[in-house]
Amino acid sequence: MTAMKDWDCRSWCLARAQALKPALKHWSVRPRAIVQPERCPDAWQHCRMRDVAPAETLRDRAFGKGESFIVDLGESVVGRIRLRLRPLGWNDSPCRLRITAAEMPHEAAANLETDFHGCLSRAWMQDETVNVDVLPGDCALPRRYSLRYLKVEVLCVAEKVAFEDIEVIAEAAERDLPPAPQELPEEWRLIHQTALRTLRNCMQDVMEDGPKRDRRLWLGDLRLQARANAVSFRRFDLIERSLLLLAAASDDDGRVPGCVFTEPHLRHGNDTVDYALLFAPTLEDLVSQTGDRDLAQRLYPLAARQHELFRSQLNDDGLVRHDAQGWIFIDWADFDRQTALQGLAVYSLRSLARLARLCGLHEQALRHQDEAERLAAALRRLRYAPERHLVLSGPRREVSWAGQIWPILGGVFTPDESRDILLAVARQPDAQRPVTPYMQHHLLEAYRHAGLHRQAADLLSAYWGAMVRHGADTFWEVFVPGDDFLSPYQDALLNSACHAWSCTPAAVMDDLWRQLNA
Ligand code: RAM
Repeated sequence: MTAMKDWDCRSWCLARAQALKPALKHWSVRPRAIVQPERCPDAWQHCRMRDVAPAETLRDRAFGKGESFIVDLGESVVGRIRLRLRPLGWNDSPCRLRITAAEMPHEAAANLETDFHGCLSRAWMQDETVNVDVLPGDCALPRRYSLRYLKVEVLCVAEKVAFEDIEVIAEAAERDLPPAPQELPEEWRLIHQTALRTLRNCMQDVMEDGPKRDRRLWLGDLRLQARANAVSFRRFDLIERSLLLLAAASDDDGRVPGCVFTEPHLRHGNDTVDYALLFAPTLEDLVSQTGDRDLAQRLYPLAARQHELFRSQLNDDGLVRHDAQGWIFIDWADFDRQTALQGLAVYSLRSLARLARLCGLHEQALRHQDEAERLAAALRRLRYAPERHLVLSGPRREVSWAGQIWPILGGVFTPDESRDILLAVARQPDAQRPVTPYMQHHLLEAYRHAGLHRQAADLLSAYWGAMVRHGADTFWEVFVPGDDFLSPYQDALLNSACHAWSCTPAAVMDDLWRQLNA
């Protein structure tokens, strides 16, 4: 029999995660208005919704073959759809409908049969063809959708049909959004609530990344969700359950997956080098919020194991190798990842050292601390150009924003140096900029670390604020102002418009506002 490894607490994690399964809350949401998409160049994705009539007028309208309508729920929710149909005139056949749940106006307006050209499955699109056999009758779709808009097309019907009632039974672990802090200005309050609605809609059986896509638990997203949760819903049970599921799905080497599938049973998903290193900081955040030392002690060895596995990615100088193996996510863009990953590894080691100290493991804490300093020193010595105030990544000495941001967050530079670096990279037009709210969050944190509070506030308004101005009531997976159809999946229809990793303004705004006004 092989000895049990010290990091292996998978069955304990799974049992505890199962015990923490949340009871979901349900509530009814009815449409606000009948709307019509309008194609216009100044709207985001060239499409906006215009009100046509109040939703109550729908039940008096007759729809025949080929006719359709779209309703706006007034709020983005996650839930199940029910329709009540009434026949008008002679009725001797089933009624066939195409129903499309959409997060964005552009999605509701699209013809999914002809317009879709994404590289992920077309089945992510939330459209169904259903037959209602008996009229009058109800049609309750069995699946869960993430939606703001609902499009109904009558494909076939004997004569005409009316829609008596439309209801979405919304579901999530929480229902009501905690209010925005009173002192925040109006624009920031809107951003705050949009962030919390994003988080709320992702709070399902586990912390999902996006309730439309991938409907999955990802470690990188979880870490940011946990931060916004700590200052709002405070559902630490759901954070703990999610972290435990990731731990329980580690492979036989102790590698924590980047994501897990939880149905029909727990499975290890993609391996993501950077996310695995974020296991320690996510655990540290949780334990510092709940004071649960027992959890820290149980999971510390697994957090440390991620660094044992990571060491093979370093060269003799202690620098991430150019040919580092595996999927290093960092952001959805093409740039050299060496220094971003190096900075992230230092960030993680510092967190691991604090965790070890918390667990009373002082010798280990010192070792992690030493390793952090060694990696930080290697980065400074071999990749920092002090005269240019820039960190240069990879064999071609590339400059990217992520390559500056992660070393700053790793504490490789003093706040003054960090300030110079962030101002210098802004003068580099060719440096790859952040593409996702995930990376923008890290930029926001880097500004704060460098004491650039004004820049952080401007970013909040220019980035998350811009999504609100474009009509968002949940924040998006991908957003680059001016690049409306950008998608990592070759079609913006596949982008998720309610995405966990974009909910972090709620975690920082209160503090940031105080710092600005100090
Ligand atoms: C996509 C999703 C997810 C993210 C991974 C890396 O599949 O956007 O949220 O964490 O990429």
